[in-house]
Amino acid sequence: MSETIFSRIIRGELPCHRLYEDEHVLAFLDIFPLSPGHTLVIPKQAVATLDQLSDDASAAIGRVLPRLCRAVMAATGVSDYNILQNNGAAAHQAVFHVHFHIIPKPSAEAGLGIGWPAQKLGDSDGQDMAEKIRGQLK
Ligand code: DGP
Repeated sequence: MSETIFSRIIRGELPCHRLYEDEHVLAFLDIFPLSPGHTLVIPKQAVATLDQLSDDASAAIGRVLPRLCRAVMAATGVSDYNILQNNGAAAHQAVFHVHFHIIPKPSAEAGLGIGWPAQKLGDSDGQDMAEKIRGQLK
């Protein structure tokens, strides 16, 4: 259980621009938007990172996320957007309650900018890593 500012928003103790609410999920406008319509979608379950989220809360987010994307697209008139979900301080997480950002990308300059230091995956590195991850899924 991690109590953050988002728990207080869920309980209605702090104001927000509410967009959607059901038993498991709340969506509201980000207070520091990267572009107009920047939305946060959060589970009501108070856990810090996605790997800790229950199956029920995950399913509830998955059910409504595309619908929220469509609403943000229609309301902003922007068809390109990013879904961002940060886990851990080194991965730019500032609020330690799971949240998905929906960030409209109205132009090259506005919205989310991404550093993407990609490197080609070597065959044996790929084999080793895939084996390790598959082993953890068993
Ligand atoms: P992240 O870096 O992924 O943890 O993003 C946290 C986001 O939460 C950031 O974009 C700003 C937003 N945020 C922080 N505090 C509040 C708040 O009190 N209200 C709202 N609406 N958004 C908040």
